[in-house]
Amino acid sequence: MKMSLYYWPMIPGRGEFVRLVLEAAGVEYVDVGRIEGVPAVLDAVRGSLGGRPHRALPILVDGEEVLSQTPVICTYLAEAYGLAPGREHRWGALTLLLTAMDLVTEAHDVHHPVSSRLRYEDQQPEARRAAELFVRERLPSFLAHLEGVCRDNPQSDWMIGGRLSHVDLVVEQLLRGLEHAFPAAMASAPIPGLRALAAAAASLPRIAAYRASERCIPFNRDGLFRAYPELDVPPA
Ligand SMILES: N[C@@H](CCC(=O)N[C@@H](CS)C(=O)NCC(=O)O)C(=O)O
Repeated sequence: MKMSLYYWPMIPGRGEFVRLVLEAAGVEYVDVGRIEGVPAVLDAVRGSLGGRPHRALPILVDGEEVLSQTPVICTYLAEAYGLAPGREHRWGALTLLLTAMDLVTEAHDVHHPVSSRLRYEDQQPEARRAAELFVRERLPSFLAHLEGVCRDNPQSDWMIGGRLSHVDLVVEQLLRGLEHAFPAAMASAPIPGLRALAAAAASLPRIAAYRASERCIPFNRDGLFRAYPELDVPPA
């Protein structure tokens, strides 16, 4: 039976990190929201899948296994399909995934600094303030950390271990999202290692084919990474 991914059908969002691991592994899956629509994903998060409750999307169903939390799902898939770095890197890889997802959340919170319950339009002054701090302090700090991890990997030019892993796919999508939302801020970021890694991951035949397909949802104004020019504050 094919795996099922439950995620919002109109945005790449956090579901995209899962899709990229599925696509890179060459796994056939059902993107339930895109076939059955929003009610199906709402039912999933309200408990229609049974077992332990799950609070938020994405949710992945693989037979009896029902998983949520993006880093958990990505790790599960990577271990099942040979995309995980060696066992000795298990905790290092999870740490990097969680760090990347911290940056995802901070990037999202720039346009929703007060609450995700409010519209962007209802928190614009706060968003501008958040954008300055994000672009000038938080973003450079995260990028310097990730660049250092990549540069100091003694085994390869990937984030961890000697070959491509799910961590690289997550970092590539994260950089893509940041470049979409903060093009001016990202243009001069000193991250040659991350840029080379992202280019290599994006040119993997399965990833390139996926991105060229209708399965891939483009960034838009409703997702995690939104291109609001007024929030793309130039770096200091
Ligand atoms: N830490 C979770 C965050 C999940 C999350 O916030 N998902 C969003 C969609 S991207 C959601 O379903 N939000 C609804 C809510 O928090 O009530 C993860 O990494 O998967």
